[in-house]
Amino acid sequence: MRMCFALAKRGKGKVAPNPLVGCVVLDKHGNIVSKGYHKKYGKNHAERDALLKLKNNEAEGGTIYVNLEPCSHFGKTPPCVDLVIEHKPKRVVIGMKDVNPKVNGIAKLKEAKIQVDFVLSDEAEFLNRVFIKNMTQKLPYVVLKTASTLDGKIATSSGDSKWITSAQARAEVYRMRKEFDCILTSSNTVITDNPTMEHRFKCVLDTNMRTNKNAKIFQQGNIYVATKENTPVKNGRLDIRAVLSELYNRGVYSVFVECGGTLAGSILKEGLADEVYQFIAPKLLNDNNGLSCFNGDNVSKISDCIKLDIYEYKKIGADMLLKMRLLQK
Ligand code: AOF
Ligand code: ZN
Repeated sequence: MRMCFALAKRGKGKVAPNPLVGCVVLDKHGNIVSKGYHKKYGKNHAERDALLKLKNNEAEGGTIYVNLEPCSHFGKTPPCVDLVIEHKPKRVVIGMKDVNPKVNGIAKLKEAKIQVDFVLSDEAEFLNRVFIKNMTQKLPYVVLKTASTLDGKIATSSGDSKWITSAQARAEVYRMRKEFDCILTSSNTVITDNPTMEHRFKCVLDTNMRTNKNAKIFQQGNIYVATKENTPVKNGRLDIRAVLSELYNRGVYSVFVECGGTLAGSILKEGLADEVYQFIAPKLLNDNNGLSCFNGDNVSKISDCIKLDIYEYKKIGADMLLKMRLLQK
């Protein structure tokens, strides 16, 4: 299964909105006879890629490993489960059930008297967390990025913020952006920092159209400006869920949010963030009047904290990067 995960990852950046899927075929003696993966959106699924490479039917009586339930619908390609059944394996080992309601491959395998087992389901779901969010909520996967001092500050009270993290950490942010379909920011960030945010697609939340059209962010790439004219307003602020839904309908499956504490706080408060990437500089501002990276609400109880799970951490230059998933409340 871990081999399936590694194969699946080769499709990163090329298969969205489809899932990352890898497949490994073993013959009846347990020898690996073929491997495959989903290479590109609209192209063969992993099982088809692997099974079509077999010369004779080496899979007969063997085992097929695939990190997602084989599909049973006619999409851009015919159902994988039919091809799997034709190959007469004894057993199919699956990472996770497909959350696509059109898919019911497991029932078909069982009807064909093929043994079905699950392994490493948590890891399989983690690998396809973007696909799961897209398919089940029809919203893009949202990662909030912030860079703060050790005491969680992103600027002094006078607004000075350059630079909190090292040049290496900032270079890492440039690399990260490429993994997302869209960068989202606020009019506040555009007005105070005038960032370029080079990317193929960007979105600026600008309720009252305060940004200057000459701002650097407007000079390059496609940009969607959400304002009170094109977006529903809730309590005087843009309805962020509505903006994300609009982005999803425009083919944006993942969003990287780079903004100040107000927007980051609202996104967290409304439960719209899936992950936080936090760069932490080994610096202490030691001033409670400094601006905080998350500025959501008045919270009186520690038990009301938003809880996260750190799944990756590394030192970049002088700084730390923590990658975390939001835990369900
Ligand atoms: C698999 N193996 O490698 C993939 C699966 O439009 P299509 O034909 O590409 O179908 C897309 C759906 O098929 C997708 O939403 C997901 O449910 C499944 N993708 N399934 O068994 C694969 N890529
Ligand atoms: Zn398929």
